[in-house]
Amino acid sequence: MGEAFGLMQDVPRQGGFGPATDGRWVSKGGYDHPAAGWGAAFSVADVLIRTREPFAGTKAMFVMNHPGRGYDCPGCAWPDDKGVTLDICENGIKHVTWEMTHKRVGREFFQNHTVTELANWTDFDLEDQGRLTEPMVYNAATDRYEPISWDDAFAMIGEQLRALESPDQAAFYTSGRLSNEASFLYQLFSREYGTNNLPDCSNMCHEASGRALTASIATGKGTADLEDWDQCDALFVMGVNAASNAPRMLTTLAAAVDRGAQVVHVNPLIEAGATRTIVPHEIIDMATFHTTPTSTDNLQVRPGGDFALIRGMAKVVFEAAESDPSVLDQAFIDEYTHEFEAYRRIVEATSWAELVEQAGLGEPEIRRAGEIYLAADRTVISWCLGVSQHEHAVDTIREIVNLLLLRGNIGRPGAGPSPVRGHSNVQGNRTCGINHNPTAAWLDRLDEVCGITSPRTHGLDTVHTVAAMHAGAVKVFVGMGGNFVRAAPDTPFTAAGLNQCDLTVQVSTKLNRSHLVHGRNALILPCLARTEADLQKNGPQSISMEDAMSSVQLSTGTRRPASEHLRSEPAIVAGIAMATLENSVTPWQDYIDDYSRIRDVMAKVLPGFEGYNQLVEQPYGFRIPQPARERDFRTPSGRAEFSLAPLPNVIPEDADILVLQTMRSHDQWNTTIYSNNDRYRGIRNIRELIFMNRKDMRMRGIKEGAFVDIVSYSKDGTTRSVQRFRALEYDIPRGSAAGYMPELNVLIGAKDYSAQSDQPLMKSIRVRVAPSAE
Ligand SMILES: Nc1nc2c(c(=O)[nH]1)N[C@H]1C(S)=C(S)[C@@H](COP(=O)(O)OP(=O)(O)OC[C@H]3O[C@@H](n4cnc5c(=O)[nH]c(N)nc54)[C@H](O)[C@@H]3O)O[C@H]1N2
Ligand SMILES: Nc1nc2c(c(=O)[nH]1)N[C@H]1C(S)=C(S)[C@@H](COP(=O)(O)OP(=O)(O)OC[C@H]3O[C@@H](n4cnc5c(=O)[nH]c(N)nc54)[C@H](O)[C@@H]3O)O[C@H]1N2
Ligand SMILES: [Mo]
Repeated sequence: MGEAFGLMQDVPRQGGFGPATDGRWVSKGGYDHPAAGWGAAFSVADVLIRTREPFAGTKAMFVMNHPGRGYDCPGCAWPDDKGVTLDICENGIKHVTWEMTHKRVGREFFQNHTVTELANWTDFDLEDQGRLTEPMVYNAATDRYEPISWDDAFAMIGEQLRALESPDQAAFYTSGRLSNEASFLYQLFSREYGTNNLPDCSNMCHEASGRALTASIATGKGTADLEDWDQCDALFVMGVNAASNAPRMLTTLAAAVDRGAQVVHVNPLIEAGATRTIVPHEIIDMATFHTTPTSTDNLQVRPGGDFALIRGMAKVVFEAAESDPSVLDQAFIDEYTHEFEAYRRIVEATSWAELVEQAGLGEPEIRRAGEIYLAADRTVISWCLGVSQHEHAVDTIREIVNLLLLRGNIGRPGAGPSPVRGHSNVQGNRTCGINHNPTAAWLDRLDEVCGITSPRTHGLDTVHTVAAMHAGAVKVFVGMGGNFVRAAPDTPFTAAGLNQCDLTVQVSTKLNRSHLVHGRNALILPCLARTEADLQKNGPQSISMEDAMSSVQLSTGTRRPASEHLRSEPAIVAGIAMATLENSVTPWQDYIDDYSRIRDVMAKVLPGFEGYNQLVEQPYGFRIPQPARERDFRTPSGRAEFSLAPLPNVIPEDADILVLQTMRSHDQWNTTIYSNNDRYRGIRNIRELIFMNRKDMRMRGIKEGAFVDIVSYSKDGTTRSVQRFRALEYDIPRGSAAGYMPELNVLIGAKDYSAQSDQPLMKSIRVRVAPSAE
C-alpha cells in the first residue's frame, strides 16, 4: 500500500505533499530581498484569505503573546519580547489562522470517503478539510471512520490497555504543543498505568542538546535568556533558519547588529535571515523599506563540520593564551570546571589541517571566528537542528560548552549556551515529565507526591517505539498531537509498525496521514486548539507553556471551539485514565474541573515550581530557576565538565557520496504544508527537489531542473530511494545537498540514528544522485 503514504512514485508530483500543482516551478537560486518585511505581509494576507479568516485572523494577532492575557502563539518556542507591543511574525500568524479555519471535517465527510480513498489524497488536502469535530472509530468492514461517543472511545482504549500482558506494550507519544498541565497528567497516567514509554518529538529534535547540556552542566536547557541575547557582544547562530523557523529572532538579530555586536551565522546555506531583515513590527521600517542587517559574518561549514569549527576556535583561544593568559578566565576555570588540562591537551593535539578539512572552512575563516570570540566580552552560542540532528551532535554541543567555559561565558549576563527549541511547548513537555528516561530522583518525588509507584525501567523513545511495534512488543500507540507517521524516519517502516498495532489513537485538531495509517482498531479524538475557550466545571481554564528560555506563562483561549464535541487535551487524558485505571489514586475529575488543582500538585513535584499558580499569573509569567545559570553545576563532580571527545570524521569515504540534509521550506510547519513555495530560497511551486552544488551537478551530468533519482545508504547496509526529484543549483558546499522533510523521510533508514543521542540522522543522509531514466 505504497500509495497510503502519499508517495505516489508512479505519478510525478513535484508539489510533494503540498497542494496540487501544474508543475510550473521556479527556482531563482536564492532570495535577494530582506527577510520578513513586505514579502511576509503579502504571504500572511494570502493565508488569511485562504483560510477565510481575514477578520478573525487579524484580531487574533492582537491577543497573541500579550502579557497577562490572550494565548501563547502555538507556533515556535521563541520567547516573547517584553519591549515589543505586537510581538508576532508571519509564520506565527499563518500557524494560528490555520487552526482557526471555518472548514470542518464532520461525520458526513468520513461517510463519503473510505480510508483507502483518503490515503490517495495529498497531505495538504487532508489538512485542508478543516477542523475535526467529533470522535471517530475505524470500522474495517466499511473501511470508514464512524462516529463514536467519548465514553465508548475511552472504554475501548481502557479495555485494550487493560488487556495487554504488560503496560510496556503501550507507547504514549507527545508532540511539542501539549500544555504543561496536559503533559503532567499524561505522564502521570502513563506511570500510574505502569510504563515509561513516552516517546516525543524531542527525540527527533533536541534530544542531543538535552543530553549534552546535562552531561556538561547538569541542566537539559540553555542558560541564556533573551536579555542575554540583547546584551552579548558576540552571537553565534548555528544551524538555524531563523527567517522561516523563528522569525521573531530576526528582531533580536537586527538589534544586535545595530548596537555593534558581532552576529555570526554558521550554516552550509546562507539563509535569508542571515543577511538582512525588515523588522516586522516596525511600521515605519515597513513603510520605508528600511532594512537592517542580521549578520556580520556567514560561515558555510560542511554538514557536521560545526565540531571542527568550534574546536578550531578553542585552538585560537589557547594559542592566544600563550602570550596573554588573561584571555582564559582562569579563575572561573579553576573554581567551576573539571578536566581543563586534559581538554587543553586534546585541542593542542588536533592539527589545523584536520580542523580545516573537517570544518570545510579555510584556516583564516576559523581563525576569524576565533578572534571574534576572543574580542567579545560576552558571547552567546545558539543552535538548532543543523547541529542537533547529526551523528556527533552530543559531542558537538559539548564542544560548544567547552568553548564557552574557556572564557567563563556561562552564568553571567550576556553569555551562555542557547538551543533554539522547536514546538511552542517542547521544552515544557520535558520539564513536566514527558521523558522516556527520567532520573530516579524525579520519579521518587512524583511517587511521593502523587502516591503512585512509577516503573523504574527505561521507556522507549521514538525510534525504539517504531522498532518495538515491528517486533510486536508495542501493541497500542497513542499520539497526543503530531503526525507520527510523517515525522518519523523511514516512512514505510514506521507505517508498517503502526499497521501492526492492535490500537492506534490520535488526538488531533486536523486530519493527517497518521489517521490513515492505523492499527487494527483506530480512534481519532478531536481536541480544542490553543486559541479556543476551555470551559470546565469551575469556569474557563487556562493552560501554561514554557518557552525556549525557560519562561513559563499562562495561555487562555477565547474563541468559540470549532465544535461543541471537542474536549481539551487534559480532559482527554483524564478520560483515558479513568477508563483504564481501576483503582486510581489520582483525582482525575477534580483536576479537570479546575486546572489550578493540577498546578498545585505540579508545584510540589517540579523543582522551581513552588507557588506555580501565583507565579504564572504574573505578566510574562516566571523563569524557572536553573542552578547552572548561577554557576551551581550539579554534575557528579560538582563542576562543569569539559568533554574530551575526539574530532569526528564527517566526510564520507567515497567521494561520490553526498551528505543530504532534510529541512523545512518557508511555507510549512513540520508535516503541515501551507504551499509549495519557499520564498526565501527563491522557490515556487515545487517541493520534490534537491539543492546541489553546481560542480556536483556537472560532475554527474545533471542539468538545472533535471529529474534525478536519489539512493540513500544506511548504516545497516540497506538502501532506499526516491525517483524524479528535480535537481536545482544552489549555493551549498560541495559534497552536500539539501531537500525538504517530510518528503525525504523515506530515505532515512530506521537504524540511521545517532549512537550518542538516538536521534534520527535527519541532517546527514548518505546519498548518491544520478539523472533519472527518461
Ligand atoms: N514556520 C515554521 N517554524 C518552525 C517549524 C516549522 O516547520 N515551520 N518547526 C519548528 C520546529 S519543531 C523546530 S525543531 C525548529 C527547526 O528550526 P531549524 O533548525 O531552523 O529547522 P530546519 O528547517 O531543519 O533548518 C535547519 C537549518 O540548519 C542548517 N544546517 C543543516 N546542516 C547543518 C550543519 O551541519 N551545520 C550547520 N551549522 N547548519 C546546518 C540548514 O541549512 C538549515 O538552515 O523550528 C520550529 N519553528
Ligand atoms: N526528515 C526530517 N524529519 C523530521 C525533522 C527534520 O528536520 N527532518 N524534524 C523533526 C522534528 S524537529 C519534529 S519536532 C517532528 C515533528 O513531529 P510532530 O510534532 O509529530 O508533527 P507536526 O507536523 O508538528 O504535527 C502536526 C499535527 O498536529 C496536530 N495538531 C495541531 N495542533 C494541535 C493541538 O493543539 N493539539 C493536538 N493534539 N494536535 C494538534 C494536527 O492534527 C497536525 O496535523 O518532525 C521531525 N521529523
Ligand atoms: Mo522540532
